[in-house]
Order: sequence, then structure tokens, then C-alpha cells
Amino acid sequence: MKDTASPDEILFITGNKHKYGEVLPIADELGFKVIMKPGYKLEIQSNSLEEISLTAALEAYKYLKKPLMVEDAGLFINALNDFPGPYSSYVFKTLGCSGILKLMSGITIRNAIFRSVVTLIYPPFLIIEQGECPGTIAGEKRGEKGFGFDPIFIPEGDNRTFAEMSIEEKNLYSHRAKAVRNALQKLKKLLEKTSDINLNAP
Ligand code: ITT
Repeated sequence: MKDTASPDEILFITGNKHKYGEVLPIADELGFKVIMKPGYKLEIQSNSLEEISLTAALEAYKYLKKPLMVEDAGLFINALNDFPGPYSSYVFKTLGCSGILKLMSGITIRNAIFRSVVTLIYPPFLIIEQGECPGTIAGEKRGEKGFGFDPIFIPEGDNRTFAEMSIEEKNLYSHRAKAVRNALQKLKKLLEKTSDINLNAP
């Protein structure tokens, strides 16, 4: 019988230590031990965050054969027809926050949404969960914390950017916190439900 009270270890396939810092307190609260594992995330080009996240998780599992989680996220800006969306990583490296602000100059409707898709492989379970955070693009960069587009994103319900918040505050709103929480809660329920079944039996 599986002891669901002891923390279950899950590798978090990411090279982004900020993401790891955001995921840790959520995993902790739900009784899972998440360990950062850089160097195994295959980034395919696709219009779909789901496909990027699932493909990366399956590829990493081929090599590591251990319970693992991949999270892929993007910023979708309404006035730019959802740009940069799944291309956020590349666009951040090339244009950065300042480039996005330039593209947005003169635009008054500044709605945007952060989306996140988590794929969690914990044999025999494969869980895919999403999280969204609606908000607006600020007029200028504000704040020093966080990463990526945090200095220009103001979540709905607050007037600070993500970069002006602590991890705990960002986690109250963020796309990633919602997706990770959903995925780990689902896994926890499945492990509880199946705790008296030998999942390794033929
Ligand atoms: P891994 O792929 O190694 O996990 P990454 O930083 O490349 O890390 P993503 O591909 O999921 O992560 O994210 C794409 C980009 O979107 C990321 O580089 C940031 O620029 C931006 N982004 C995603 N989530 C963000 C967040 O919570 N705050 C600010 N920017 C974010």
C-alpha cells in the first residue's frame, strides 16, 4: 500500500529558477517534493501550449523514467492578436518588455492574459491542467522582482505589476499557480483513491 502521507518526489523539468521558486510553496502545501531538473526540456515550435507541454513531458520521461512535471506558459495580448502567445520565450529574448511596450504605444485597450499548461507524468497517471490569469499591459515597466514579462503585467484585481509582488502575492493570481495547484490536487486525489490498489501488478 502506498503511503500518501510521505512527500512524493516529482522532477520539475525547467531551466527557469523563478518558475521553480513559484512552484515550491504550492507543492509543499500539498505534500509533494518537487526537484528542479534543468537540461531536459525539448521546446518544439507549435501554436498550442498544450502540445508544447505534453511533447516536452513525454520526451523528458523517455530519458528520466521518473515522475515529472513540465509547465509551459505564454502571454497573449488581445490588441496584438494574441502575440506573443506560444512564442513568448523567443519574443522575450529578442524584443523584451521594452519591445512589447513599443508595439503597444498608442493602444488604449491593453487587455492580456497569461496562460499556463502543466503536464504531470506520474505513472500510471498522466495529468494535463491549465491556468489563466487575465490582466492588462502596463504603460511602463514597474518592479524588480520575478522574471520575463512580470514588470509589464498587471493582474486583474490588483494595481501592481507581478514584478512588484512577492512570490506569495503573485501566486494568488498567477496562471502557473492555478495550473500547478490543479495538477497536484488531481494527482493527490488519484493517489488517495488508488492507495489500496497495487498499481504495479500486471
Ligand atoms: P522553461 O521552458 O525552461 O520552463 P521558460 O522561461 O523558457 O522556462 P516558458 O517557455 O514556459 O518558460 O515561458 C515562455 C516565456 O513567457 C518566458 O520566458 C517568459 O518570458 C514568459 N513568461 C511565462 N510565464 C511568465 C510569468 O509568470 N511572468 C513573466 N513572464 C512569463
